[in-house]
Amino acid sequence: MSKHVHFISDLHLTQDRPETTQRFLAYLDSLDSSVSYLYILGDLFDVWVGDDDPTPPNETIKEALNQLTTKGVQVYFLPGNRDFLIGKEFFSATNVICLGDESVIDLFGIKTLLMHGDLLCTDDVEYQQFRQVTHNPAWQQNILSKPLQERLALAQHYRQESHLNKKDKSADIMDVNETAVIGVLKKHHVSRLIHGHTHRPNIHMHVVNEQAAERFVLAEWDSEGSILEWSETGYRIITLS
Ligand SMILES: [Mn+2]
Repeated sequence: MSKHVHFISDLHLTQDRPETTQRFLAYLDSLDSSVSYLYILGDLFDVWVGDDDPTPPNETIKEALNQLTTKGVQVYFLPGNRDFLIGKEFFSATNVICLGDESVIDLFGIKTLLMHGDLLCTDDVEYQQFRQVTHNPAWQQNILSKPLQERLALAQHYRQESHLNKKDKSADIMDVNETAVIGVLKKHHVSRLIHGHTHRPNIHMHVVNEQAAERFVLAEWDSEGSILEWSETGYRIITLS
C-alpha cells in the first residue's frame, strides 16, 4: 500500500462551532495505516491559553490525537497565531511532535517548507510587532503564570481587538507578501511551500532563482473540512462535508 501524507490547518476548533469538532473527530477516526503522517499547520484551536484549560473541546481533541498516534499515525503540529501557547503537557499527552515555525521536510523526494503563514504577512506591521511581543519567552511565562480565568478573559480581549483591527485593514495587508515568500523559499533552498493562515486556498506558482516553485495555501475548516493529501503519484484535495 502506498503511503499518504495529510496536511491540514486553520480548523479553529472552539466550543462555539461543535460541527467542526465533530467533523475533525470523524476524520481522525477514519484515518488508518494508509496515512503515515498528519501535519497540522497551525490554528487547530481558535484559542489556547494554556495546557491546563479544560474548556471543551480541548480534552476530547487531546484524547482523539492520542488514540491516533497510538494507532501508528505520526502527527506533527506547527503552531499558529491562535494556538502558539500549546505546550509540553499537550505534546506529552498526545505524542504529537511539535515543529518549528519554518520546517523543511522531504515530501516524496521534494524538499518542502512548512509554515503556518502568519510570518509571511509582513505588510501587517502591527501584527508582526504583536507577534514579536507574544513570542518572547518572558511574555509567555508571565501570561501562563496568571490564573486560568484571567487568561481566558485576556484571550477574549485579544480576539475582540483582532476582530476590530481586521475590519480596518485592506485585503492586501492581510495576505502574504510576495517578497517574503520568495525570501523563505530562497533561504531554505526549496521549491515547494505549504502553509495556511490566510484562509485563501490556492496553488500559486513563483519563480525563484529562475526555477519554478509552488506554494500550496490550505483552506480553513468552516462549513467543510479540507485536506491536502500527498502520495507518490502527487496530490489531491479532499473535502469533508
Ligand atoms: Mn492563523
